[in-house]
Amino acid sequence: MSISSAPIRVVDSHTEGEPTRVVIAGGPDLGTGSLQDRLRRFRDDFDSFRRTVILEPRGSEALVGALLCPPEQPSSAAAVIFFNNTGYLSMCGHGTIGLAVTLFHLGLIGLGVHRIETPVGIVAVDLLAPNTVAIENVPSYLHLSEVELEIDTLGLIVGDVAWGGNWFFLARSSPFPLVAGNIPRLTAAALAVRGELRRRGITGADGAEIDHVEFFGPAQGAGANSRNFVHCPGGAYDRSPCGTGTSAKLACLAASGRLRPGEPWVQESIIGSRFTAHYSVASAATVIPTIVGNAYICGETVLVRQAGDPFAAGILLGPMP
Ligand code: PYC
Repeated sequence: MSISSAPIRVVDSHTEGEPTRVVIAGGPDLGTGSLQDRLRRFRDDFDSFRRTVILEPRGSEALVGALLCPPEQPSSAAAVIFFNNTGYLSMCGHGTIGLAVTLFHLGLIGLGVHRIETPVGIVAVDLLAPNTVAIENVPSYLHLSEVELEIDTLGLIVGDVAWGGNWFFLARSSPFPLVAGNIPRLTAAALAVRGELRRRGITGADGAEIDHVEFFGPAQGAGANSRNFVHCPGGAYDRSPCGTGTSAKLACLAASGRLRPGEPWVQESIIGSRFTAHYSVASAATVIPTIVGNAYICGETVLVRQAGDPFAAGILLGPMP
Protein backbone atom coordinates (compact mmCIF):
# COMPACT_ATOMS: atom_id res chain seq x y z
CA MET A 1 0.00 0.00 0.00
CA SER A 2 1.43 3.43 -0.90
CA ILE A 3 2.07 5.92 1.88
CA SER A 4 -0.34 8.85 2.03
CA SER A 5 1.24 12.31 2.08
CA ALA A 6 -1.59 13.94 4.07
CA PRO A 7 -0.23 15.93 7.04
CA ILE A 8 -0.78 14.35 10.44
CA ARG A 9 -1.66 16.66 13.34
CA VAL A 10 -0.51 15.44 16.72
CA VAL A 11 -0.42 16.75 20.28
CA ASP A 12 2.43 15.46 22.44
CA SER A 13 2.25 15.24 26.21
CA HIS A 14 4.04 13.37 28.93
CA THR A 15 2.46 11.67 31.91
CA GLU A 16 4.89 11.50 34.81
CA GLY A 17 7.68 11.50 32.22
CA GLU A 18 6.19 8.92 29.81
CA PRO A 19 5.28 10.42 26.42
CA THR A 20 1.94 10.15 24.59
CA ARG A 21 1.28 11.36 21.05
CA VAL A 22 -2.42 11.90 20.31
CA VAL A 23 -3.32 11.92 16.61
CA ILE A 24 -6.03 14.54 16.20
CA ALA A 25 -6.19 14.80 12.37
CA GLY A 26 -4.83 13.01 9.32
CA GLY A 27 -5.29 9.49 10.72
CA PRO A 28 -6.79 6.57 8.79
CA ASP A 29 -10.55 6.22 8.50
CA LEU A 30 -11.22 2.93 10.31
CA GLY A 31 -14.94 3.00 9.59
CA THR A 32 -17.51 2.01 12.15
CA GLY A 33 -18.00 -0.99 14.43
CA SER A 34 -16.51 -2.06 17.72
CA LEU A 35 -13.12 -0.69 18.69
CA GLN A 36 -11.76 -4.27 18.54
CA ASP A 37 -12.86 -4.39 14.88
CA ARG A 38 -11.38 -0.97 14.20
CA LEU A 39 -8.11 -1.99 15.90
CA ARG A 40 -7.97 -5.04 13.59
CA ARG A 41 -8.53 -2.78 10.55
CA PHE A 42 -5.79 -0.42 11.79
CA ARG A 43 -3.36 -3.33 12.18
CA ASP A 44 -4.26 -5.10 8.93
CA ASP A 45 -4.65 -2.12 6.57
CA PHE A 46 -2.89 0.91 8.06
CA ASP A 47 0.09 -0.36 10.03
CA SER A 48 2.39 1.94 8.04
CA PHE A 49 0.53 4.85 9.64
CA ARG A 50 1.40 3.52 13.10
CA ARG A 51 5.04 3.28 12.06
CA THR A 52 5.10 6.81 10.61
CA VAL A 53 3.79 8.30 13.85
CA ILE A 54 5.85 6.25 16.31
CA LEU A 55 9.12 5.16 14.80
CA GLU A 56 12.21 7.29 14.27
CA PRO A 57 12.80 9.72 12.60
CA ARG A 58 9.41 11.23 13.64
CA GLY A 59 8.95 9.35 16.91
CA SER A 60 10.91 7.28 19.38
CA GLU A 61 10.74 3.89 21.07
CA ALA A 62 9.46 5.49 24.30
CA LEU A 63 6.44 7.06 22.62
CA VAL A 64 2.90 5.66 22.89
CA GLY A 65 0.51 6.77 20.15
CA ALA A 66 -3.20 7.35 20.64
CA LEU A 67 -5.48 7.46 17.62
CA LEU A 68 -8.64 9.41 18.43
CA CYS A 69 -11.69 7.70 16.94
CA PRO A 70 -15.40 8.52 16.93
CA PRO A 71 -17.00 6.81 19.96
CA GLU A 72 -19.59 4.06 19.49
CA GLN A 73 -21.82 5.41 22.27
CA PRO A 74 -23.10 8.99 22.39
CA SER A 75 -22.39 9.13 26.13
CA SER A 76 -18.64 8.68 25.52
CA ALA A 77 -16.36 11.71 25.07
CA ALA A 78 -13.96 9.83 22.81
CA ALA A 79 -12.68 6.46 21.68
CA VAL A 80 -9.00 5.66 21.40
CA ILE A 81 -6.64 3.01 20.04
CA PHE A 82 -3.16 2.98 21.61
CA PHE A 83 -0.08 1.82 19.75
CA ASN A 84 3.68 1.76 20.14
CA ASN A 85 6.89 0.87 18.29
CA THR A 86 5.97 -2.80 17.96
CA GLY A 87 2.18 -2.90 17.65
CA TYR A 88 -1.02 -2.13 19.53
CA LEU A 89 -1.79 -1.85 23.24
CA SER A 90 -5.14 -3.03 24.64
CA MET A 91 -5.18 -0.14 27.09
CA CYS A 92 -2.71 2.42 28.34
CA GLY A 93 -3.04 4.18 31.68
CA HIS A 94 -0.48 6.93 31.24
CA GLY A 95 -1.80 7.41 27.70
CA THR A 96 -5.37 7.85 28.94
CA ILE A 97 -4.20 10.52 31.40
CA GLY A 98 -2.28 12.21 28.56
CA LEU A 99 -5.33 11.95 26.29
CA ALA A 100 -7.62 13.58 28.88
CA VAL A 101 -5.19 16.49 29.39
CA THR A 102 -4.86 16.82 25.60
CA LEU A 103 -8.64 16.92 25.06
CA PHE A 104 -8.90 19.60 27.76
CA HIS A 105 -6.03 21.57 26.20
CA LEU A 106 -7.90 21.50 22.86
CA GLY A 107 -11.12 22.68 24.51
CA LEU A 108 -12.89 19.41 23.65
CA ILE A 109 -13.73 18.44 27.26
CA GLY A 110 -14.03 20.34 30.54
CA LEU A 111 -13.07 19.41 34.07
CA GLY A 112 -15.04 16.51 35.56
CA VAL A 113 -15.89 12.95 34.58
CA HIS A 114 -15.88 11.64 31.00
CA ARG A 115 -16.10 8.18 29.42
CA ILE A 116 -13.38 7.01 27.05
CA GLU A 117 -13.85 3.86 24.93
CA THR A 118 -10.83 1.57 24.56
CA PRO A 119 -10.57 -1.80 22.81
CA VAL A 120 -10.86 -3.56 26.19
CA GLY A 121 -13.70 -1.55 27.67
CA ILE A 122 -14.82 1.84 28.87
CA VAL A 123 -12.55 3.82 31.15
CA ALA A 124 -13.80 6.80 33.17
CA VAL A 125 -11.50 9.81 33.40
CA ASP A 126 -12.02 12.48 36.03
CA LEU A 127 -10.15 15.63 35.08
CA LEU A 128 -9.51 16.99 38.57
CA ALA A 129 -7.49 19.98 37.30
CA PRO A 130 -6.07 20.90 33.86
CA ASN A 131 -3.05 18.65 34.41
CA THR A 132 -4.35 16.11 36.95
CA VAL A 133 -6.47 13.12 36.01
CA ALA A 134 -7.95 10.16 37.89
CA ILE A 135 -8.71 7.19 35.66
CA GLU A 136 -11.06 4.42 36.67
CA ASN A 137 -9.60 1.51 34.77
CA VAL A 138 -11.11 -1.69 33.40
CA PRO A 139 -11.67 -4.58 35.87
CA SER A 140 -8.29 -6.00 36.85
CA TYR A 141 -7.40 -9.38 38.34
CA LEU A 142 -4.69 -11.76 39.49
CA HIS A 143 -4.40 -14.69 37.08
CA LEU A 144 -1.47 -16.78 38.42
CA SER A 145 0.18 -16.47 41.81
CA GLU A 146 3.80 -17.21 42.83
CA VAL A 147 5.06 -18.36 39.47
CA GLU A 148 8.67 -19.55 39.85
CA LEU A 149 11.09 -18.93 36.97
CA GLU A 150 14.62 -20.31 37.15
CA ILE A 151 16.71 -18.22 34.76
CA ASP A 152 20.45 -18.93 34.15
CA THR A 153 21.55 -15.33 34.28
CA LEU A 154 19.26 -14.22 37.14
CA GLY A 155 18.59 -17.20 39.41
CA LEU A 156 15.10 -17.72 40.85
CA ILE A 157 12.54 -15.03 39.98
CA VAL A 158 9.16 -15.34 41.70
CA GLY A 159 6.19 -13.35 40.49
CA ASP A 160 2.50 -13.12 39.71
CA VAL A 161 0.64 -12.82 36.43
CA ALA A 162 -2.13 -10.23 36.42
CA TRP A 163 -4.36 -8.25 34.05
CA GLY A 164 -4.63 -4.48 34.40
CA GLY A 165 -5.72 -3.69 30.84
CA ASN A 166 -2.53 -5.39 29.54
CA TRP A 167 -0.87 -8.62 30.71
CA PHE A 168 1.92 -8.32 33.27
CA PHE A 169 4.42 -10.56 34.99
CA LEU A 170 5.03 -8.82 38.33
CA ALA A 171 8.29 -10.05 39.87
CA ARG A 172 8.06 -9.72 43.63
CA SER A 173 11.57 -8.35 43.86
CA SER A 174 14.09 -6.97 41.42
CA PRO A 175 17.27 -8.78 40.34
CA PHE A 176 19.10 -5.41 40.47
CA PRO A 177 18.59 -2.25 42.51
CA LEU A 178 15.98 0.02 40.91
CA VAL A 179 18.22 2.92 39.96
CA ALA A 180 18.49 4.65 36.59
CA GLY A 181 22.05 3.38 36.06
CA ASN A 182 20.70 -0.18 36.02
CA ILE A 183 18.15 0.40 33.23
CA PRO A 184 20.16 -1.60 30.64
CA ARG A 185 20.55 -4.56 33.08
CA LEU A 186 16.89 -4.38 34.11
CA THR A 187 15.89 -4.35 30.44
CA ALA A 188 18.02 -7.43 29.75
CA ALA A 189 16.53 -9.14 32.83
CA ALA A 190 12.96 -8.35 31.71
CA LEU A 191 13.72 -9.79 28.26
CA ALA A 192 15.06 -12.95 29.93
CA VAL A 193 11.84 -13.21 31.98
CA ARG A 194 9.71 -12.80 28.84
CA GLY A 195 11.79 -15.44 27.09
CA GLU A 196 11.34 -17.90 29.97
CA LEU A 197 7.58 -17.25 30.13
CA ARG A 198 7.38 -17.99 26.41
CA ARG A 199 9.58 -21.08 26.71
CA ARG A 200 7.44 -22.47 29.56
CA GLY A 201 4.16 -21.61 27.79
CA ILE A 202 3.04 -19.37 30.68
CA THR A 203 0.41 -16.96 29.41
CA GLY A 204 -2.43 -14.71 30.44
CA ALA A 205 -6.04 -15.86 30.11
CA ASP A 206 -6.96 -17.51 26.79
CA GLY A 207 -3.28 -17.98 25.92
CA ALA A 208 -2.60 -14.24 25.68
CA GLU A 209 1.06 -13.30 25.60
CA ILE A 210 2.42 -11.68 28.77
CA ASP A 211 4.16 -8.74 27.12
CA HIS A 212 4.89 -6.44 30.08
CA VAL A 213 7.31 -7.23 32.93
CA GLU A 214 7.51 -5.34 36.23
CA PHE A 215 10.20 -5.48 38.89
CA PHE A 216 9.44 -4.06 42.32
CA GLY A 217 11.66 -2.74 45.09
CA PRO A 218 11.60 -0.37 48.03
CA ALA A 219 10.48 3.20 47.37
CA GLN A 220 13.13 5.88 47.44
CA GLY A 221 10.94 8.95 47.99
CA ALA A 222 9.08 9.78 51.19
CA GLY A 223 5.47 8.65 51.23
CA ALA A 224 5.70 6.13 48.36
CA ASN A 225 4.90 2.43 48.95
CA SER A 226 7.07 0.91 46.26
CA ARG A 227 9.29 1.63 43.25
CA ASN A 228 8.97 -0.20 39.95
CA PHE A 229 10.66 -0.77 36.64
CA VAL A 230 8.27 -1.61 33.81
CA HIS A 231 9.44 -3.18 30.58
CA CYS A 232 7.01 -2.63 27.69
CA PRO A 233 6.54 -4.64 24.49
CA GLY A 234 8.92 -3.13 21.97
CA GLY A 235 11.76 -2.96 24.47
CA ALA A 236 11.28 0.49 26.01
CA TYR A 237 10.87 1.03 29.74
CA ASP A 238 7.97 3.05 31.11
CA ARG A 239 9.13 6.39 32.50
CA SER A 240 5.88 6.59 34.49
CA PRO A 241 4.89 3.92 37.06
CA CYS A 242 2.61 2.48 34.28
CA GLY A 243 -1.15 2.85 34.70
CA THR A 244 -2.08 -0.66 33.62
CA GLY A 245 0.93 -2.03 35.53
CA THR A 246 -0.14 -0.26 38.71
CA SER A 247 -3.66 -1.63 38.13
CA ALA A 248 -2.21 -5.15 37.87
CA LYS A 249 -0.24 -4.49 41.07
CA LEU A 250 -3.44 -3.41 42.89
CA ALA A 251 -5.12 -6.63 41.75
CA CYS A 252 -2.24 -8.65 43.28
CA LEU A 253 -2.28 -6.63 46.51
CA ALA A 254 -6.05 -7.04 46.80
CA ALA A 255 -5.90 -10.79 46.15
CA SER A 256 -3.27 -11.30 48.85
CA GLY A 257 -5.08 -9.04 51.35
CA ARG A 258 -2.12 -6.65 51.56
CA LEU A 259 -4.18 -3.58 50.55
CA ARG A 260 -7.77 -2.83 51.54
CA PRO A 261 -10.34 -1.25 49.20
CA GLY A 262 -9.92 2.54 49.17
CA GLU A 263 -6.50 2.44 50.85
CA PRO A 264 -3.98 4.57 48.89
CA TRP A 265 -1.00 2.99 47.17
CA VAL A 266 1.73 5.33 45.92
CA GLN A 267 3.73 3.73 43.12
CA GLU A 268 7.04 5.32 42.22
CA SER A 269 8.64 4.82 38.79
CA ILE A 270 12.27 4.15 37.93
CA ILE A 271 12.68 7.92 37.32
CA GLY A 272 11.00 8.79 40.64
CA SER A 273 7.66 10.03 39.25
CA ARG A 274 4.47 8.78 40.92
CA PHE A 275 0.91 7.58 40.57
CA THR A 276 -1.41 7.48 43.57
CA ALA A 277 -3.84 4.58 43.30
CA HIS A 278 -6.59 2.72 45.10
CA TYR A 279 -9.21 0.14 44.18
CA SER A 280 -12.80 -0.81 44.77
CA VAL A 281 -14.09 -4.38 44.67
CA ALA A 282 -15.89 -5.32 41.45
CA SER A 283 -16.48 -9.04 42.10
CA ALA A 284 -14.92 -11.88 44.10
CA ALA A 285 -12.01 -11.97 41.68
CA THR A 286 -11.78 -8.48 40.15
CA VAL A 287 -11.06 -4.95 41.31
CA ILE A 288 -11.65 -1.57 39.71
CA PRO A 289 -8.40 0.42 40.01
CA THR A 290 -8.29 4.21 40.17
CA ILE A 291 -4.98 5.78 39.15
CA VAL A 292 -4.22 9.47 39.65
CA GLY A 293 -1.37 11.20 37.82
CA ASN A 294 -0.29 14.39 36.09
CA ALA A 295 0.30 15.05 32.41
CA TYR A 296 1.67 18.12 30.63
CA ILE A 297 1.41 19.17 27.00
CA CYS A 298 4.86 19.37 25.43
CA GLY A 299 4.22 19.84 21.72
CA GLU A 300 1.72 20.48 18.95
CA THR A 301 3.14 19.27 15.69
CA VAL A 302 2.31 18.47 12.09
CA LEU A 303 4.08 15.35 10.88
CA VAL A 304 5.02 15.54 7.20
CA ARG A 305 5.80 12.75 4.71
CA GLN A 306 7.50 14.25 1.64
CA ALA A 307 7.46 12.44 -1.70
CA GLY A 308 10.55 10.24 -2.04
CA ASP A 309 11.27 10.00 1.70
CA PRO A 310 12.58 6.43 2.13
CA PHE A 311 11.66 6.62 5.83
CA ALA A 312 8.14 8.00 5.42
CA ALA A 313 6.90 4.94 7.31
CA GLY A 314 9.69 5.03 9.88
CA ILE A 315 12.94 3.15 10.28
CA LEU A 316 12.20 -0.57 10.56
CA LEU A 317 14.93 -2.43 12.39
CA GLY A 318 13.25 -5.84 12.26
CA PRO A 319 11.19 -7.62 14.91
CA MET A 320 11.16 -5.91 18.30
CA PRO A 321 11.14 -7.82 21.62
O1 PYC B 1 0.57 3.40 31.52
O2 PYC B 1 -0.56 1.58 31.06
C1 PYC B 1 0.38 2.33 30.90
C2 PYC B 1 1.40 1.96 29.89
C3 PYC B 1 1.46 0.81 29.14
C4 PYC B 1 2.59 0.92 28.34
C5 PYC B 1 3.19 2.12 28.59
N1 PYC B 1 2.44 2.74 29.54
